[in-house]
Amino acid sequence: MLHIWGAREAFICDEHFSIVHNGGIAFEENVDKILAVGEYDTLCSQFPNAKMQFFPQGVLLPALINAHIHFEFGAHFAQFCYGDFGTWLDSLMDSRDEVLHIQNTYFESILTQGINEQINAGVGSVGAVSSYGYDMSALALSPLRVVYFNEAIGSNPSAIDFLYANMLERLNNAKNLSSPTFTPAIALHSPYSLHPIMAQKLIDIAAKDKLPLSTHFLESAHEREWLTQNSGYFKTFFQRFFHIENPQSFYSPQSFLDMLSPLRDTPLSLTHCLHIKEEEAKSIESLQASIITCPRSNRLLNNAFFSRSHLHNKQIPLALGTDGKSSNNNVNLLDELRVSLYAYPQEDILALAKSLLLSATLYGAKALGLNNGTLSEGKNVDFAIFEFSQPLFYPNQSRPNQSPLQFILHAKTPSHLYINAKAVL
Ligand code: MCF
Ligand code: FE
Repeated sequence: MLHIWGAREAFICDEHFSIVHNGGIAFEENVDKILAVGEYDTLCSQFPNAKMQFFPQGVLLPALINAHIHFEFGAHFAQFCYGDFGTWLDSLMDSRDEVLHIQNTYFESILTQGINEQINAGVGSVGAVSSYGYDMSALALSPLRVVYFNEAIGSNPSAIDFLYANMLERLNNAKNLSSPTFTPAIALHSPYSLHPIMAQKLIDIAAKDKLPLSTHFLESAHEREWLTQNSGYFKTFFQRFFHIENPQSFYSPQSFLDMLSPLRDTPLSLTHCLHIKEEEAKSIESLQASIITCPRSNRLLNNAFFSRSHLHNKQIPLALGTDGKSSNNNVNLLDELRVSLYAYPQEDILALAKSLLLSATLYGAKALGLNNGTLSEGKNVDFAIFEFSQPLFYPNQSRPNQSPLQFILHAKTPSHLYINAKAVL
């Protein structure tokens, strides 16, 4: 059965943020490939036998992409301390068990809540960072399109063999679950927490198997101080928690980025990057990597928002994520968009709104290596319809079309969501 779905405004989410007034898309039910995109009326005459639906006060856009989320930390409420990364990490080390090791059925319900929070915000795809693999089967069975980043962590040489074996086991389990909506991938936790021997082996696997790879990078001032001067919070962190007398950083910011160079042709993303400088931005650009920003997490843990000037006028794609509930009050990407809008008061608000919506669609797809995030022929059938009580824009008035801005302000939950050519809402 052919379908045509249309709305008063279709946000195509291409590089130019094209909007088709009375636009639509055509696709075959359960065939995960958009057949055509254009004006709704034209599509209807092109495919006269299709089932047609039009939303006169709606917006049609690609299903949103939450490029960085930790579902496993979904039970966190208020145990961790905010305001400084070191204080947060200390509190996480202290209270991690009470957040993670909860009764099985409660943990399952936490995962379901996290998944539903995505769907109810119009999110179709996620970059899910998993520290333990506890969320693997729930995500594989969910309607979401998931890039599943098995996270590697561990700096103590004597524990590396065990941690690496555990990582490979999780990665293999994820590979066995591979499907059009579940892509196995690798996360290197961060330069301060991962031994280079393990990092190098995993980079080789990602390059060979063409797996997406993601890493937290230069999130805090403490991390920059540690990587550049071997001092500060992380020095005492390794002394306190690992009893290393004179700990040394494994990398400089540059040597960590250099290690990623075999990944130029695979989807590569660096999350946070609050403390990168111009030279790191240049290297990230030449790696053809994406940056993922998680604004509310950054405010809570590091008192800062990402500097958009590092994007070199969009030469580096910027994707958007909520991070986990370990550093956020919820994992709603629409709320993340709203906060982002207020985080950059020096930018033109309409241009910013368009750019943020591209971060939540087109650039999220780039960061995760997905074939969606934009409405165009051949892309996956992942789209959302949001309906509003009034139109967001009247084209006959001589005002600029601010519907992208109005959308961010007012969008609550989609009335329809398709993922993988299947109705989810
Ligand atoms: O992105 C935030 C802050 N930066 C680092 N890690 C995490 C974040 N949210 C959750 N985490 C997890 C991480 O995956 O916390 C643990 C890891 O399991 C930190 S252990 C140093
Ligand atoms: Fe994170």
